[in-house]
Amino acid sequence: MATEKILVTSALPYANGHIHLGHLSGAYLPADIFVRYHRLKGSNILYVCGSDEHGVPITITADKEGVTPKDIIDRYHEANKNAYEKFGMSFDVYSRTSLPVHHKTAQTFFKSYLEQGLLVEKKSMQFYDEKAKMFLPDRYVEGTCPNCGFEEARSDECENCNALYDPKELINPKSKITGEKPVLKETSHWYFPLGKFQKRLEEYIKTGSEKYNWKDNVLQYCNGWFKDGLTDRAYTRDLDWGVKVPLDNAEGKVLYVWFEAVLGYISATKEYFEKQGNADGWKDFWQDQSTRYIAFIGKDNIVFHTIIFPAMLMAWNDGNDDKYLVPENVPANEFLNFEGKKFSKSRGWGIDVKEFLDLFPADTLRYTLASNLPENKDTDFYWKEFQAKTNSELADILGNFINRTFIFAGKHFNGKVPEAKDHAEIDKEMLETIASYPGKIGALIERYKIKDAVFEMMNLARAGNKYFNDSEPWVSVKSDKQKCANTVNICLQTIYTLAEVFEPVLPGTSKKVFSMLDAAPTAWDDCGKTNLPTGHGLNKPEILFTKIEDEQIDEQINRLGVVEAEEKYDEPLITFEDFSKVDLRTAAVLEAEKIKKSKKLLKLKVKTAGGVRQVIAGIAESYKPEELIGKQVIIAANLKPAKLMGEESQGMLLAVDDKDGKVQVVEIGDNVNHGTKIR
Ligand code: B3M
Ligand code: ZN
Repeated sequence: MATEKILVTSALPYANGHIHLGHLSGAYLPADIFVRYHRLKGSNILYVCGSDEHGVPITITADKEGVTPKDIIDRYHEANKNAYEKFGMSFDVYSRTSLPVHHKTAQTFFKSYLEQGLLVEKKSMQFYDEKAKMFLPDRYVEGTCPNCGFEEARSDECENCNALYDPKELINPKSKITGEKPVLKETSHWYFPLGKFQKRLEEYIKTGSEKYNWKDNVLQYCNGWFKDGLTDRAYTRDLDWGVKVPLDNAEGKVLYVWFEAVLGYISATKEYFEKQGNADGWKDFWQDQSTRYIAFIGKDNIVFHTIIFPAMLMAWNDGNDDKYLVPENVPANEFLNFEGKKFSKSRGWGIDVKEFLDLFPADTLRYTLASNLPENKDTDFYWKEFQAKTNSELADILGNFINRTFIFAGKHFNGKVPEAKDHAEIDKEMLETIASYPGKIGALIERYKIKDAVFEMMNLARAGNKYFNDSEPWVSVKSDKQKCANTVNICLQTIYTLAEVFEPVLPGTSKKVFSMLDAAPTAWDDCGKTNLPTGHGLNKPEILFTKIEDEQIDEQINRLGVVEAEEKYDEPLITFEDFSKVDLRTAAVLEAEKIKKSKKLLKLKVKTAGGVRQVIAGIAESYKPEELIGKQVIIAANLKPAKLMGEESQGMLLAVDDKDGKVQVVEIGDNVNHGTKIR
């Protein structure tokens, strides 16, 4: 069979927060397993992902924190990239939609549609904040729902009763930016005529589902959309942050995030090949009709990948000579919940990937998630189940089988693969069993039945344990050494096969087992055959999985739902102006001495840029005078002079109480000049 060329994408997560286990189960782990399997199969496969860095959620987070959107995306792009890496995701590229290559790609698509006369320009009334001088995206407006009276309703949609209404009807609208009442102001936007593509999309999904077995959940969503009828969709937004609309008369307008984010897959591929020094290489994957393209996503992204993205590609293909592929399949998963409830950062429910991997190895998490993927319905992550999967399956079945075989081979066969001959019936059966697994597992992965595939992987380890037990090598080692050699040989062949078939799910563990076997993976289709030659030397075994104690799990369960209260200040608050009245400056301590008759006070001479002054500080119980000399401290420099024990103090020294109740002066490093203002 010719090598298959496959392009795989996973949804681009918003660089707006840390990824959690739910993300992994939806669009990432299944894709990674699929990709790793295909690499072993020898397919020419490219796996593309990256951060989605535009959209209102990002600007809202930035506003909340008082930083720029760029600060937010830089922070979370890095954090998520690292978390994925630690989890063992094997992206070929993890790109970002803020890169110039992406902006250019997205603008080129928009321009092509405009040139084809496809986009419709329409006027509409949109909330406008006169104080902030900007149009307000839906999520920036809050008011009372005209239907149910819910007070935190969005401008055109109520989260409480799901009513959709005209923004005009929202009661008491308020801008989330200034708190002012926004006005309705006319704006104009370009719309993409989705309806024009409905027939072709229906055809596309029908053939796809027949030919490639699309998942039922995905088809149901699509049919729902088709039944309602596809309508025009606004392609642009009044916003600063995003891909600018590439026209002269479009100041303050960007492309709607979804109309560019999906193109991020293409931009990411371009970035990858550019770095390889093969700038046109991306076309091999996106524009060669023999490539298979699979888009892995979670269920909330279905319409964008089965309807909007294909429609955009069809629209491009209509007006251009170079033709893009549409996804062959979009195997969307349902959601993973956490201990029976939705993940919620604010309610302290769930765990970030990074936090998790600081506590437990990646492969244990990969295994638990993979055995319980929400392929057909929502599933849950339970801590107890994680413990059970790790202890009773990974450690007791897989780890134990490998370990006991290695120990036995080490002890009785010098750590070498013994020669097998004159197989008994039980041996022949086991050899057939081993040979049957790679094909069986591969077929399941190819049909996106990853959960079932993982079950079969562990079944091979179960079969190995059973074979070991039934063969009783600890008996035959004394009575029939050849029989014993046959058993050990076949167990080692089983381990070799296990190392390979488990690689897509347990890459870290597989690597260790291959190194214990001192062997490399074969092509997937060859594994399951007796591949380890007689006399092949083995390396020392290592423990593959450590069991998880009850206390470790209880600790995590007890942490659930515990939310650190948001810090609240009591009135009255001061303004920034009030704060800037205090002139805080760095100062070097030149002299220090005790004040007679005072237990607490020290007399200091400190130097700011302006000169030397005397400051009296209540720190004598915590510092000897000589300890202070040479330190750089902070003083309130414009405090009215005051007399303490008859001595004038021209300023105040900043200090805090430490944990033991002693006073500590606040110190500044010497890389700062004396007299520098603190701001
Ligand atoms: N960023 C939504 C999400 O993170 C969105 C996916 C984009 S895929 C092109 O769930
Ligand atoms: Zn309502």
